[in-house]
Amino acid sequence: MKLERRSFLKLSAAAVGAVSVGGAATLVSRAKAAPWYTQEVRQVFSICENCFWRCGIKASVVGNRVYKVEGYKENPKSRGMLCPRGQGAPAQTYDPDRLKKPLIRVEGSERGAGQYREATWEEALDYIAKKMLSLKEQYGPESIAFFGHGTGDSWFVDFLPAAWGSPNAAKPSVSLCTAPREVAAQYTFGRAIGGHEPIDWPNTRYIVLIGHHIGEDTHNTQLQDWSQARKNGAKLVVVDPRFSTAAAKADRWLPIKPGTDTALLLAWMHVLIAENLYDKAYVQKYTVGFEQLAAHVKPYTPEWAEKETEIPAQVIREVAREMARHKPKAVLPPTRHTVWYGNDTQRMRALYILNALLGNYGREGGFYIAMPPYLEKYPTPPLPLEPNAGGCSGPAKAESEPEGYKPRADKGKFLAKSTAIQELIEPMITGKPYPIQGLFAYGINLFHAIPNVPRTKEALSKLDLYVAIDVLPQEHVMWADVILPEATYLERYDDLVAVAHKTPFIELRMPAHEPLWDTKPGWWIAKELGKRLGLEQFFPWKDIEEYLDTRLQSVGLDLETMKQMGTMVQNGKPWLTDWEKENTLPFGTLSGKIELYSEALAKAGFDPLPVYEPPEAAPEGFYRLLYGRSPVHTFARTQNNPVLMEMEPSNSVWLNAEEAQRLGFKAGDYAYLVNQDGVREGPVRVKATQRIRKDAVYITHGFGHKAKGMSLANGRGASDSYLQTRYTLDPISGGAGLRNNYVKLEKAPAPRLKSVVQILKERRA
Ligand SMILES: Nc1nc2c(c(=O)[nH]1)N[C@H]1C(S)=C(S)[C@@H](COP(=O)(O)OP(=O)(O)OC[C@H]3O[C@@H](n4cnc5c(=O)[nH]c(N)nc54)[C@H](O)[C@@H]3O)O[C@H]1N2
Ligand SMILES: Nc1nc2c(c(=O)[nH]1)N[C@H]1C(S)=C(S)[C@@H](COP(=O)(O)OP(=O)(O)OC[C@H]3O[C@@H](n4cnc5c(=O)[nH]c(N)nc54)[C@H](O)[C@@H]3O)O[C@H]1N2
Ligand code: SF4
Ligand SMILES: [Mo]
Repeated sequence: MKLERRSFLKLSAAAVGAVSVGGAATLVSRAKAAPWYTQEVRQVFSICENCFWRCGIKASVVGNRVYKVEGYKENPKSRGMLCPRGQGAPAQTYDPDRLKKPLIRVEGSERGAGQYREATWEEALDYIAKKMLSLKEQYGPESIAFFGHGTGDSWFVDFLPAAWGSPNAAKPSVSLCTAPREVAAQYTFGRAIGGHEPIDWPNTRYIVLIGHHIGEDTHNTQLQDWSQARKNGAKLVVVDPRFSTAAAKADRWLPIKPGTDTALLLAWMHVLIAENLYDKAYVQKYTVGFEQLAAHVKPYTPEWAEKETEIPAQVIREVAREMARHKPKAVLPPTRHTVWYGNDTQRMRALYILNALLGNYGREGGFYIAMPPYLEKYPTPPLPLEPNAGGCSGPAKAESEPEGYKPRADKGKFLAKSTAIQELIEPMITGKPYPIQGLFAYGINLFHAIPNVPRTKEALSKLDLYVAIDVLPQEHVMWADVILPEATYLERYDDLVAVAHKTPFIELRMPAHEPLWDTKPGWWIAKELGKRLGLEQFFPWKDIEEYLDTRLQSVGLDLETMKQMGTMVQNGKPWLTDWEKENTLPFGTLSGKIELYSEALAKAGFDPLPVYEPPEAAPEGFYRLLYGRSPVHTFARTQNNPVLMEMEPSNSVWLNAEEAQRLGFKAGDYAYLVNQDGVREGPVRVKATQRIRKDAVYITHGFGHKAKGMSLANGRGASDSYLQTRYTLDPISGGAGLRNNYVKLEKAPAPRLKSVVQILKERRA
């Protein structure tokens, strides 16, 4: 049957209007009847939200449906290509399991029991505002915490808490991700690494990846650049206890004993200095503390490091010499997820100091220095507090908190400017240093991103108000008092995204079509809530289009023009090639130079030079639990996405083949993972392989959902997060080291679950 365009639109409108599970399926079958590309196709610029690389996309839209997303070459993050997660991302918008209406927990029902009634937006927002104002009255504005992640966190974690007056705003992308690398960068170079790792891939000749599993970590243009560097002939060394995808492409794989990387880095420094192989001129001119460093690393010979790392001394020496031969075009890029063992800021300091000895910071083939684009804020009255959740953490501020406001409750002693999210859970339970009685969770997965889930559940059960703003009925969402369903990234505007990059740029997200069901964009929710909280003066804009238009005028643009461009690339120096000639040092440290020895760290009571601490040993019979990324999934957010789940419906546990044989596991067998505290996850399939050391097992993050409303994700695989009942706090950055958890394997029956393909078939029928 061939369908005319008019009747197709009518049908899809009807399907969308009905709040039925069949809505999306109906759309799919109509699409089959009339190929979308025979209709009038609109092209809309937007930004992918499946991870925070934030690739610029072009969506092909017919009526209320996006049929295709592509990268476009003018956007420096996508350069015309997307990763599989970005290609599959639109399926989220048409997921029949989506949150569709505001929900209020049935009075008298327990948190976590999942009993809800539908509400209007008016009622839901009034309910929240009333409760917030009464908590403010009783305990002060700081008694409400704001957690969030994603592009829309600008409204809920940066802006709203600062206007409301709570310093307890936090993102998981800091103390559960980048905090150690950012604090270490600040205390070494006086500059952040930032959201886009500034590696000069096209010119580098020698790459050493410490952990960093590029290829499984599929950050689009980073992966493109890294592959191109290999094609250009750059040598590659991968240090990883696991034969990762990157290791499979490498010239050398160094299967390091987990947690001993600092020993390896110190030994490499030892060789560079002992054999006079470091960049002397660079070190003399641009660094301070070389004498102290030389004395510090003297005892750390490759023979010493061999005992710690289990990498042969000879190999350690050879790699140091190879690095030196390629300097300054030899580079050790920082990983992004740096919260490993608790002494992570010092590991990252060691990595940066080694880079400095190679003379590569601010040089071709090493680190370039990224410039942020110019863009003004929308003018508002001054906010009572400065936003402190931070996408990337800078150094702690010297000034004290503004008068009348309490300091943040994360013990306040870490050197990261941004709040350590996991340290705000305890105050919800103990009321110390002061009570936190309310919580907003915007686009953050409380049970899959923050370690020690039992503690988080206890904290949630104690709160007076818990609001979740999300798109899916994730497990933690179904604990909230009020659930606000956000429109997905394809259905909304967000604030402009401004990216520091080789070529600084600004990109626009605009809606491809109206929000489906009774969902609303984050900016609208924040503004409406602000109105009810007496914060109107901080939301002086009429609507989001006026807001964006005003900001764009500061760079000589307007919204209509930007809608036709998607991305505005600004002039900027690719890296400060001129800084040496002009004699303008780019380092933001107190000394104005790269600080090999850190006076500032010493003053704060920490080791001024990186000190190696051997990792804690696993209990008898347990393996160290390592984890990483699946190339086709993002965290725990994509396991209900039909396109991505068809590709990878579950994780498996990597176990050394000899260990598998010893334990009697055959190919295809299943196991439960049981951690040191008796928490059991799985069953998961055992992947017996030579590609991992004998002392560790490995799973990809994001599986093991326990959310009944997520029909594809629920019950598949094992959750690393549930197995991480403990973490080791990095006292310098506030990062939560996650790799001091251990599991043993128990035989398990194969799970009795319908296959993803079967569920999708039934859905379509
Ligand atoms: N165990 C363990 N913990 C980790 C990590 C790990 O590897 N293992 N990784 C750490 C790292 S590096 C990071 S950066 C963090 C990531 O932490 P999170 O970003 O919290 O991780 P996700 O699991 O993706 O959770 C995202 C949540 O946002 C919702 N969501 C998706 N799209 C939207 C949207 O458009 N609007 C709204 N309102 N909600 C949306 C999803 O349904 C989900 O509930 O986790 C950290 N925690
Ligand atoms: N497809 C996909 N890509 C992503 C994401 C995603 O969810 N999906 N998330 C993005 C985000 S926010 C982040 S933070 C990054 C994270 O990605 P990366 O920054 O690359 O994270 P790492 O933790 O360094 O990488 C994990 C690797 O470390 C190895 N490893 C474990 N223990 C040790 C050890 O003691 N020493 C050494 N040398 N190696 C060890 C593991 O075997 C694994 O190969 O990925 C980003 N890219
Ligand atoms: S790297 Fe992939 S998932 Fe991340 S923004 Fe780009 S296309 Fe989307
Ligand atoms: Mo991350």
